[in-house]
Amino acid sequence: MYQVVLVRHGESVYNRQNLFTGWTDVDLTEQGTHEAIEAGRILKEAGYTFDLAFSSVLKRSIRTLYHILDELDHLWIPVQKSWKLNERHYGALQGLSKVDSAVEYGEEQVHIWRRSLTVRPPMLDEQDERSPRREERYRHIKPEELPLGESLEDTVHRVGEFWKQRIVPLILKKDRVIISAHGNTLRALIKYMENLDEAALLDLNIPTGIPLVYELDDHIDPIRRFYLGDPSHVEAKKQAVANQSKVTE
Ligand code: DG2
Repeated sequence: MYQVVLVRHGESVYNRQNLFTGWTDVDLTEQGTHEAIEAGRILKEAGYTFDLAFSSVLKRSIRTLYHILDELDHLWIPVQKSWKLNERHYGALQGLSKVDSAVEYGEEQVHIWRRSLTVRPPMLDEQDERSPRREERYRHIKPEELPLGESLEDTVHRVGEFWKQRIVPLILKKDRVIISAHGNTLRALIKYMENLDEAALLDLNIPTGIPLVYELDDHIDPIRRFYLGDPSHVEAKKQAVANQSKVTE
């Protein structure tokens, strides 16, 4: 049997403020840092060790991984950072409040933007200062490859390809891998691995800072997935993510 551990970064500054984040490079809050340390502690207590780690190129994912590896005394293992693991690009919604958007456009529309498979957010203009095509860190990527807004399906393509080409061969070599990424990158990966339908995806919310373990068969197809940690705490954190765009909250 093979295994991989996935973790969404700890709470970010934008998560705390209920803002659409996407590729905005915001840091962890103090609570987010504690969540990341706690994730490392839980992994250590459960006896997990890793040979190799992946993160996006966004600091909330990088710092979360750092804290986890630090807790495990594994800061020495190789870490591969890739923009292919960046959060789903939330287009022109980035920086807007989820609650204010729900007041303006309706909760249903915001739920569709957040959770549908195929609907894209309003796209960013290429000249917009938030455009990744203007950012130094992506200068080696062909501009047309860099998104200005993505549906979850778009994210499934880029993450699924990265998973298949860059991560699966390592897992097959018996490397023990941990991936620190984002709410929608992980939803995209779960969709890819489990071939979930859209209905199942609507209710799939990933809590911050809780390790999700996948057991995989010889074809790297999932046998089962489970969160490490107290189930009622995990449920409460999933619910908090779901409620981020509720006007009544
Ligand atoms: C959140 C996810 O991404 O938001 O982009 O706003 O995981 O990087 O904090 P993350 C964002 P929702 O899709 O849950 O609204």
